[in-house]
Amino acid sequence: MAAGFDKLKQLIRKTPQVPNEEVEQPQEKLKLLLLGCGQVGKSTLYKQCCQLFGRELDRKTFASSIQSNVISGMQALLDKAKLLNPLWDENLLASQVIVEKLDSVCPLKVEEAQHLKYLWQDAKLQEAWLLQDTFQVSNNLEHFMNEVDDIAALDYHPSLLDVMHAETRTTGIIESDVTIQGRQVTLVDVGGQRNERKKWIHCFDQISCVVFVVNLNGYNRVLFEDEEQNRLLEDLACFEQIVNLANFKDTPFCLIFNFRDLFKVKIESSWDGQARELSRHLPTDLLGIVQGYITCMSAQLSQLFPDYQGGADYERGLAYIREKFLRLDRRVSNKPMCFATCMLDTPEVKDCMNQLITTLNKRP
Ligand SMILES: Nc1nc2c(ncn2[C@@H]2O[C@H](COP(=O)(O)OP(=O)(O)OP(=O)(O)O)[C@@H](O)[C@H]2O)c(=O)[nH]1
Ligand SMILES: [Mg+2]
Repeated sequence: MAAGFDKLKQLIRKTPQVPNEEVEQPQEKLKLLLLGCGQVGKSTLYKQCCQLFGRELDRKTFASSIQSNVISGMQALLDKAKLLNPLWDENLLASQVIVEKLDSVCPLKVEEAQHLKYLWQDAKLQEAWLLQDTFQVSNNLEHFMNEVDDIAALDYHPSLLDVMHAETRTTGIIESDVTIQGRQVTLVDVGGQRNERKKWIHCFDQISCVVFVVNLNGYNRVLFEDEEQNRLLEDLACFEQIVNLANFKDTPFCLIFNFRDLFKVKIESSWDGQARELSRHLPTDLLGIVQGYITCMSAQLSQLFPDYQGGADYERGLAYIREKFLRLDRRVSNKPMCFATCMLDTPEVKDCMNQLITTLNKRP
């Protein structure tokens, strides 16, 4: 018995040691924290990732928030249109009364959608829509009004694009597990409005990467919760605070410059880009000229940053803003990865997240 035991001990000692690097280490789960101010696109990124890398979204559950977005969007637009132009004909007035009484938490009826459509097609509301940057209305309204008949139908089944356009303000902290590039990833989404940011500290532990989302389109818009504050300036101030926190001294950052679609259209139609075109129409339609003037002037990036000299150029505008953010990061190493995205664009988000995880996978 004892001899047999000795033999066994010898055998164990002789078993060749597998070199460390050949042993497959189970890869640690990554935890990505999505941060940024309100309405920058964090939850849209979260939804895209769940759809792409996790469990398919149950699209039907978004129908009520889409209907609510349509109603509240149209009510905000109506208020603006009335301020601009108090003269209304009888038909318009009748639709206005009906739409103003709609409750955004109730399902939208087919006949109510007809009144919404009638108003939306009117020149006065379209004039107000041109000035969308000057009041609180969501960009998704145009997309939803183009399919309002479907949205009001009883059998409405939102498309993936509708789901990505849907807006619900996040409160609290939401988590989901997905698999990207074979790596398990926990995504953490938070609310971005000022009163929500107090809760962020509860998710600062064990973060593999902070994904900080910026709304490029906010450079000429004010915050929902504070109409005295410019959105992009708020993004900059918030980023400066977060990136320099001791908690994130060694944490990789990813800066996502989102809304590149609207930013491109806006900067290219800014005063720098449109001055000549506008002056050609000067004597004919005065109201259009004045509104066009306001829109184009406010779309100039140099109105916010007087030292900006890139004019109506998308790439130069983006580079200028990116540089402004990067300069706020006072850490010596770990410079943020940067992406410009349209979060509604599913393949683009897929590519961006794959690149991010590939980079994080290479880290020791
Ligand atoms: N056109 C356009 N719309 C976008 C883009 N990203 C997000 N949106 C829309 O912007 C709105 C706000 O997006 P959310 O993802 O809800 O913003 P959030 O950062 O989660 O906002 P909070 O929850 O309030 O912090 C939604 O209607 C989105 O569809 C984009 O790149 N382009
Ligand atoms: Mg959100």
